[in-house]
Amino acid sequence: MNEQEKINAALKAVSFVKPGQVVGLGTGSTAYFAIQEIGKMVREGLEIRAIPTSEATRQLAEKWNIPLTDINDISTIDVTIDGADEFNSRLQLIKGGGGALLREKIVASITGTQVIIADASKQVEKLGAFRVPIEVIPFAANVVTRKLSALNGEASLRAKNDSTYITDQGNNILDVDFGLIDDPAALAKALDHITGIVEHGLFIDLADYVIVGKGDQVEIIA
Ligand code: ABF
Repeated sequence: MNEQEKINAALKAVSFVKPGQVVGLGTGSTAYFAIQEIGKMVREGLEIRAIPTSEATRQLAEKWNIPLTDINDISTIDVTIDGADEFNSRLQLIKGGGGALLREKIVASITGTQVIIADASKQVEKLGAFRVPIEVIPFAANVVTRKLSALNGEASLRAKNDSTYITDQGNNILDVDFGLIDDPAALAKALDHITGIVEHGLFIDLADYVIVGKGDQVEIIA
């Protein structure tokens, strides 16, 4: 994980943001640098409306005076800049390490141009070294855990400071080890059919670009 690579990717990504747009703001330490830069652009006169993908991001946007709007008041988002935990050559992603996957996927699903930013360590041949985060309602945590084992997924309930991690929606996260995933799209479809799963962190056909920092270079993968 290289902070300068994250910063370089973030600075490249904000060039996608144009005056008058509705902009999705991602979550995580890479998205942090993009939000900080957008705050600077707003101070210099850029007029946008933003939708945060988490309460943590909402607080950053408020700190940097980025005007926010309610996702229920708009129908589409022009551009979203967000991070990822892993990405492959087909721009399939694992997201949710930061616990924000549900709002991130909702925002991505109505975004015209989804720009993912990452340092070089996130680029993988095959997804799966990073466990797949899956948001479940607490009522279903054990039911879903048992169903995931039928898919050879070994689920652990995410904890934070010795207590169960709770998402912005009040749900739990299962971090699931499927091993290296040969067909992420097929696994995503199987997860979509498991009752009790609110959403999973496999993002398939949702990213338009991945901007990856590599040393002092930046690569745009489309
Ligand atoms: C967020 O960015 C999460 O989905 C993902 O887990 C995280 C990556 O975090 P970081 O940029 O801090 O590596 O979108």
